[in-house]
Amino acid sequence: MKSGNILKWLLLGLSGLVMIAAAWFAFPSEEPTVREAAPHVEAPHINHPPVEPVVHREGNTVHIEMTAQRTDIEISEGVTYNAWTFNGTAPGPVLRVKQGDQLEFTLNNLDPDMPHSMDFHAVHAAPSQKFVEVMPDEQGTFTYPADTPGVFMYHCGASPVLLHVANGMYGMIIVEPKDGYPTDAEIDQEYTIVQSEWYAENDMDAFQQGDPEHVVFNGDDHTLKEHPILAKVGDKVRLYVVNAGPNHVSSFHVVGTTFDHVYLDGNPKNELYGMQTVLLPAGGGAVVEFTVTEEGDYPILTHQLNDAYLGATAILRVTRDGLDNGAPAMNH
Ligand SMILES: [Cu+2]
Repeated sequence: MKSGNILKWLLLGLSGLVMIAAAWFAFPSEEPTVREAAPHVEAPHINHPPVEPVVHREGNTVHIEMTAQRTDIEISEGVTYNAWTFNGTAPGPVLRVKQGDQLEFTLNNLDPDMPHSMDFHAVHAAPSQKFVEVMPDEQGTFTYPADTPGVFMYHCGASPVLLHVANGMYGMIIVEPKDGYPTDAEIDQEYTIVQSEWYAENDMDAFQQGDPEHVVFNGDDHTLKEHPILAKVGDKVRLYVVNAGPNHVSSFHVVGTTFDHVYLDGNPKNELYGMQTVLLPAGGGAVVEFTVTEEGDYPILTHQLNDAYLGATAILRVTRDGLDNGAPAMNH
């Protein structure tokens, strides 16, 4: 036999062995075991306690440091929602700056699972540069001017934004007009109200259906009924209002008065008079001012009455001395 033939037979033999070995590994002789399902790993329940935002001013630069965090909050009597929040409340803290300020904003993302971001409706900035996602356990700092006076929504803009807003990541920022409002001197009391919807917890289908379980003022459906906001007879009351949605409009109304002045989106130039109801789009706001002439309870609500029924009602209590008389609040 020639040496070339020997080599050929050797190679054939070797390749045969390789095929047998491959078959052995592909079809092991032992009985095949049924693959066990991967154990179901529950995402750890995260409940970071609320923390105050850090806000300090240097000239016309305002440094604002906030957190993105998950916190249990009560949205209705006995109903707890593991919310995605700014600083552990929903709505997040009310921020207040002045027209012309430069914001230097830092977001500390305490959420170990999820990127979050900050979209201030009050500023001019390229979203792809300044409203970008901050990764879990990381921090991001962004600067932008707040040149437009008014009352604005802020919210997480991480994708999908519906998920982040419906889970609780929104709040109000007031940009005080450089020269104030023409009516500043008349105001006796002022309060802030953020309307929003709560759906089945963390349920994207429910968020998309837009059929909420609760519609609330300042995060829950009962606090502003059990602890009414207060004024005294003859007071002029100013409300800063934002509708955070995410899906419904608000037909903002106060029973028993008319709005002397309305500044749409809180801009002193957007002045309306004698309004009964102010339409607030999702992601919009207004400053409304009105006078209370008699003692009693004045319901504040969205005149989308199905939403008022689901919780979006507050009570303004008007007394002689402006103090709470402790009476049970009017039902509405
Ligand atoms: Cu977020």
